[in-house]
This record gives sequence, structure tokens and C-alpha cells, in this order.
Amino acid sequence: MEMRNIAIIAHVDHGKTTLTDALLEQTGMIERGVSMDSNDLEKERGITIYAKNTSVIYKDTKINILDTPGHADFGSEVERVLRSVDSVCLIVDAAEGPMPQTKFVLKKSLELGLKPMVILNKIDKPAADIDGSEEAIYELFFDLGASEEQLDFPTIYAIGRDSQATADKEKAKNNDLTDLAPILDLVLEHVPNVGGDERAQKDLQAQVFNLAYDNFLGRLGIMRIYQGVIKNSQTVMIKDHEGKSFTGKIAKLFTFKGLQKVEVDEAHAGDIVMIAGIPDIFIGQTIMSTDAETDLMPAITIDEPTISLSMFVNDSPFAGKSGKFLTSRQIRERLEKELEVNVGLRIDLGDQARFKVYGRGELHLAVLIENMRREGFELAVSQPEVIVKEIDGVKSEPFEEATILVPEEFSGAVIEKLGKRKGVMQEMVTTDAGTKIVFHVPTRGLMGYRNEFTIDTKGEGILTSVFYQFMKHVGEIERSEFGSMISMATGKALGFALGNLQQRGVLYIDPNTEVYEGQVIGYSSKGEEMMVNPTKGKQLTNVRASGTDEAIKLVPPYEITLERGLGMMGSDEYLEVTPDAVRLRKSFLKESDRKKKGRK
Ligand SMILES: Nc1nc2c(ncn2[C@@H]2O[C@H](COP(=O)(O)OP(=O)(O)OP(=O)(O)O)[C@@H](O)[C@H]2O)c(=O)[nH]1
Ligand SMILES: [Mg+2]
Repeated sequence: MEMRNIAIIAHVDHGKTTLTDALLEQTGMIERGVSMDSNDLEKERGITIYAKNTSVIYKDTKINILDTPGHADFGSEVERVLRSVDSVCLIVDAAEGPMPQTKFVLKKSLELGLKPMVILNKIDKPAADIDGSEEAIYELFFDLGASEEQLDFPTIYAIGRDSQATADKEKAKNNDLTDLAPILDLVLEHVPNVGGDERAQKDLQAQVFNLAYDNFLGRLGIMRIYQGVIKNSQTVMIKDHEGKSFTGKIAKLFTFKGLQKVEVDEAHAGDIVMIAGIPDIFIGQTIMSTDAETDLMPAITIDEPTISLSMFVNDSPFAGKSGKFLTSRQIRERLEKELEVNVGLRIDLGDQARFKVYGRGELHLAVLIENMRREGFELAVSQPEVIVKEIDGVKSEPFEEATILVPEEFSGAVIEKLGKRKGVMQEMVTTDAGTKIVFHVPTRGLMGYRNEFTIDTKGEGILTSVFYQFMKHVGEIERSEFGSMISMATGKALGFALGNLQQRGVLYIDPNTEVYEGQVIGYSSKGEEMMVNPTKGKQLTNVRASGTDEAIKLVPPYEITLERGLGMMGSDEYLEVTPDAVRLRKSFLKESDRKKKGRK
């Protein structure tokens, strides 16, 4: 059978998954309303977290499609999985044009020698600018050093959400679109066929590019077969570039079809398969037959983590109220399991009680923590820190390329704040749509900045960042510390007390929330730490008040979510994470202990 392998890549939210779903629906693989974003967290957040394989059959050809995550924290995952495909569909939102992650994923694709197809998507948006976006995309290809062939990319215009497309720009402008056949036909025409008997007859050569985990089957390897045939129950040879070489027996063999994994007896050159039964399988390994060894496929490098935090047992006074898994041993086992599949993650399990977890960004770590709390874990985490390392004798830290889109009047505030955070402006352009500014800024400087950015730009700014590289450490960064409002009492928060406190800052809690001594319940507008008593009720006096102060108007609380907490917490604070709550607290709950510690 003819075979094509493509990946769908884009900036976050430009419509990759919607289009993948639509392609699956049009080819009869799924019903409308079913989505590739099948994980609970993905559904809830409306973002893709894990790269996923699927396939469709179109005109007697199998097209393997890989839907990738757009968020920058998962960029290393995209880079890795791109190794398994022969072309990419680069989707660009016609209203937003190319964005930072567009540049990142396109750069990776061009470096791998892939010839992308461009899909200008969301052309139904009122602000869609087909000509402007096209020009910007061409410029981006050019700036990234695309070859003549790569520059000659085909473009399809689409409304992925409505399963509509056309290859004709004039028709696109007149809203005269058909179904998604133009995209599928382009794939058949533009992407090389990698199936067929000739390749299948050669000796087996496959490479693992992703991992998955199943409670019954254990670690699973997802691989691309470059040549030959792989069979269920076959004993294969596994080799890597570090000189590791071992054999293993395939216990189960699957291919991807729609949202399903289909068990098969054998799979042929060109296809993407998942195998069970080899516990030591890992990214980059080449799989070959035991009697006819083939060459190793080029190594796949895995990006180094950029930030870390510590995880440990929740020891707050409310510990154990909602979780099922509370102990160090349980946390440790869960982390060990995570290491089986979470390729970009590193965990230092050396300490019995405090585990250091290293990841590719705040969201990468937040997703792990969020998954754990959903499974019933309770834990405490420390403030995220960037990873500092020596490179050629120079103390270095991670930098991001941050791209900011703001209405012009806010650009001054943004430039000033990022300047203080040691950001260096690379580029600034003002158009009708607003001001676009690009900075290189230490990851450390960006931490906790997002909340401020939203406030400074009245919610109208867009801030996206992509890991840039490790660069010379910039020394101290002035961070606007949030002065915490710390509860001095344990009990139920009362509306009366909160009514008074809200005049002195921003509160994280509602009335009737149970709080404990040492919990951080808000931040003060003055930026100083404050001991407060949110449980204090109104003094009862004989004289009845005149009635005017009866109705307390409370501002809705600024709730502490996992990501907000990670961004706002101080170095002497922990984030308490349980299935039903995320609380910010002082590491030392008693003021006297904090003072003692301070004096040391
Ligand atoms: N107006 C319009 N909206 C669209 C179109 N296609 C997708 N969307 C919307 O864009 C949003 C993001 O779509 P997704 O398909 O989840 O985007 P994605 O690129 O997969 O996002 P990540 O995987 O998180 O990077 C959703 O709200 C879609 O409904 C389109 O053609 N037109
Ligand atoms: Mg998606």
C-alpha cells in the first residue's frame, strides 16, 4: 500500500487539532464531535499536551498524521517527533500571521530537510489577512534559510473548523471553498510515498521516536519503520549510539487508525507502529532483525531541562483531607512511573523525602502536578528555579525569546518591566494591529511576569515565549515580590474580615474558606508581608450600627491556580496541592519560626 507520513505543526491555538479531527471525520475515521485531544486535561484546557499519532485512508493510500502540541513548553517533543515524518503541514492563523512557535517549528522542519506545505487557516476570521500573512510566511521561510525547493511551498486556504478548504486564493477570498480534499490531494502529490513492496522486502530498520505507557503492557515504544517488515512475537535487536545493544521479543504490535490503536500481526515499511514487550525501549534506538543487522538511524537528541522544583509530602494542617496518596513512597513511585514516558523530564530521587524534578518550563511541570492531583495525590512543591550550569567555564542560564503583541499605548510599560528583568529588545514594529516587540530575556526574568503583564496591558496583550538558548548568567534580577498576606489564625474566613482586608490588597479566598495559620491568603498592595486575621468577626456591641455597614461587598477572589501559584510564590513559600485545593503557604507556618530562621 502507498504510505505518507506527515505532522501537523503550528503556533499554539492556530487550529492543528481541529483540522486533524476534521480530516479524520471526512475520511470516515471518527464521528463529528470526537477529538484527538482525548486526555482529560487536554479537553479541559483546550490545548494539546501530548503529540499523537493517527491515520486515515484516502484514495487507497494510508496517511499517517501526527498532531503536535503548539505550546512552547512542549517544543522539544515536537522537534523529536518530526524525525518520524517526511513532510509537515504548517498551519498559520490568517489573522495572527506567523507567531513565535510558528518560527520555532518551521525552523526545526527546515533543518531536517523537510519540504513543508502551508495551510493558511481561520480565513473566516474578520481580521484574516490572506495577503499579509502569506507575505509574512514567505519572509519567515526566507529568513530561516529555506532552500529553493523549500521556498517553493504550496499553500492551501482553509477554515478547519468548518472542514473547508481550497487551493485557489481568489476562491478563498470569495469564500468559495470545498471540503478538505484539496489538503488530502496535496499530501498525496507533495509528500513522497514511503510504502510499497520494494522497501518492505529489505531488512528491518525502524526507529523509536516516542514512548507511551499502559498499566498492563508497561512501556510502549512508538516507532517509524523505514524498511522491512515487523511482526508480532518477533525477537528483534535493539541498538543505540551509546553502544547499547540487546534483544527483545515483541509482545504486542499496534498501528494507529482514527482514535484507535489496532492490534496487527505485522506492519510494513513506511508505517508507524507501537510495540509492547520491551521494557528498556527508548527514544532514538534503532530496531533491526537479529539475523540481518542494518545501520543505526541518526541519533535523536533530547533537550535538556531548563527549570526545576522540589516535591515532597504535604505537611500542612489540612493534609490528608482530600487525597488518597500522601506518603513520600507513593510520590516517589508515581514519579518513577512518570520517568517511563515523560522524555523531557529528569528527576533526582536521591533524597528520601525531597524529590527534585527538572522540566522544560512551568507548564511542563504544572501538567505533571495537575495529573497527580487528579489521580488523588497530595503534595507540596517549592518555588520553581531555573537551571544554572557552567558552559565552557561560563556560568550560564536559560533565555527565552519572548514575543509581545500589545496595543501601542502599553508598549512603554512592557519595555520598562522587561528591561528591569534583563530582557534585551531585538525587534520592534508597530502596525495597525498594534506593537510587536521581541526580547531575549532570561527565563528567570519571565517567571511570574505573566500575571503582571496581563494587568499592565489590561488583558489586551499577548505574550508568548520560546526557549532560546543558555547564555551568560545576568546576575541579580529585581523581581517584584508579592508581599504576602499571611493568616495568623486557623479557622473559617469571615466576610467581615475579608471586607476589611480587601482594602489592603488582593485576596485569594472567599468567605467560609477554611484557612490555617501560615497560609497566604492574598497579597498586599504595598508589597510588604502582612500578618492578618481573616477569621475575625464583627465585635458585638450593645449599640446597633446604623445599618450602612451591614452589606459587605466583596470583590471576587483572585483564585490561586496551579500555574498562578507557581508564578507568584516566594522562595520561602510552598504550594500545597491536593485534589480539591491549591493553597499558598509559608514554609514555616509560625511567625516565630520564620523570625528565628531569619535571624540565623
Ligand atoms: N474562526 C476559526 N476558529 C477556528 C478554526 N479552526 C480552529 N478554530 C478554533 O481555534 C481554537 C484552537 O483550535 P485547536 O485545534 O485546539 O488548536 P491547536 O493548534 O490544536 O492548539 P494546541 O494544540 O493547543 O497548540 C479552537 O477554539 C477552535 O475552535 C477556523 O478555521 N476558524
Ligand atoms: Mg492541538
